Amino acid sequence: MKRALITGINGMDGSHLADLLLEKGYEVFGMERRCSSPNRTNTKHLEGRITFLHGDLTDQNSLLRCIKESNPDEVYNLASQSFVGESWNTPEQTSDVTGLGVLRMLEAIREYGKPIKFYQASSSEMFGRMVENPAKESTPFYPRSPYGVSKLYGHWITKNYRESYDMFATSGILFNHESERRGIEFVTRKITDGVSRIDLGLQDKITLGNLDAKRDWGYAPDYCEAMWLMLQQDKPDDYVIATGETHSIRDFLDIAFDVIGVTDWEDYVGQDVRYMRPAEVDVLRGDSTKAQTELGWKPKTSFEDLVSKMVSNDIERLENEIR
Ligand code: NAP
Ligand code: F7E
Repeated sequence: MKRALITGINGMDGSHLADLLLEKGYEVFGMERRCSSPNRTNTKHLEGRITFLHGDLTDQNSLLRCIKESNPDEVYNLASQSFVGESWNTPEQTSDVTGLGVLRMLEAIREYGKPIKFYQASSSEMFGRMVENPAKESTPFYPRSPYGVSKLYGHWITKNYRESYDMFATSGILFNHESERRGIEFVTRKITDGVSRIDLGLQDKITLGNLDAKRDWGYAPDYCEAMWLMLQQDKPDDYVIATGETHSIRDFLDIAFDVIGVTDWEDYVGQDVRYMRPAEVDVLRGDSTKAQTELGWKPKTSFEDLVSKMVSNDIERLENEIR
């Protein structure tokens, strides 16, 4: 039985990846950091099925201990300060966790000595200004936030450890992906939660920032399959994972409101500079030809299905809460 250690287990991707690896017969260890009250909304269903370990990407010894306790064949480094907007408020902490945290995990693996396959959660935010559209593996990077710059460090240090120490270390350059388990502050979930509250009469308006930004949005469980496939190859390499389509926040609003039968949503949506960014990534679109050809991966869930799934799930959740 293969053993896997997932950092960021309570996050969106961590929980979906654990579901996938359990299905595949893995023994799963999930690293979480201590917090004053339990934060297992996404992982309640995994209690008793996986082993939770305490560790923090800013604490080198805790990482080595997690590696020793899990003795993994594969490590998926999904933990990070992942909210782009927050990275301007806490740039140093973001760089420490999202950037240097990768180095610490690679060092822990190296110190442990066993050949462990390593997956790093790189991001389309590294393309930022998009020198080439759609972006592929060879496209030059141009990050536009402390988060994007930190991810770029994580990306290059992973490549450097692969080349320096012959480690099986890969980076998945994943474009935006969402699901019912997405954190509430990200724009997609903020919209689907807001639309659901409006439908149930719990809220009047959703207040957003830039409605013209465009993203290449996929479905998180499809993207977790790509992470796993990358570690099943004979040789480590980096892959862009994307749908190849791009949609604006307005397009997202169109579909989300359509689910509750509203065609003209302008009266329900406000804007506030609070949600605008000091430097915006205007558009993202990825070319996943390499992953499709070499990994046999392709996205399964359409943009329309993703949005409807998220709205329906939020309506059901809120109905249960108010019942
Ligand atoms: P997420 O839901 O925000 O999960 C991130 C996890 O990291 C959380 O469980 C968080 O724990 C944990 N974490 C934060 N700081 C930590 C620290 N110092 N030590 C240990 N754990 C820490 O993110 P996600 O959307 O699942 O994304 C997974 C990874 O992929 C992230 O690295 C993200 O940057 C990257 N990524 C995401 C996307 C996307 O569109 N979702 C695209 C490209 C790359 P708490 O719950 O305690 O805060
Ligand atoms: O913003 C605009 C905002 O915060 C998307 C992370 O998973 O994907 C994610 O980063 C867009 C931006 O995600 C609001 O300005 C408008 O243009 O949902 P987001 P993100 O910044 O794309 C990448 C690939 C990652 O790696 C990250 O970890 O939406 N926007 N109004 C808003 N965004 C938010 N959050 N809130 C608003 O009210």
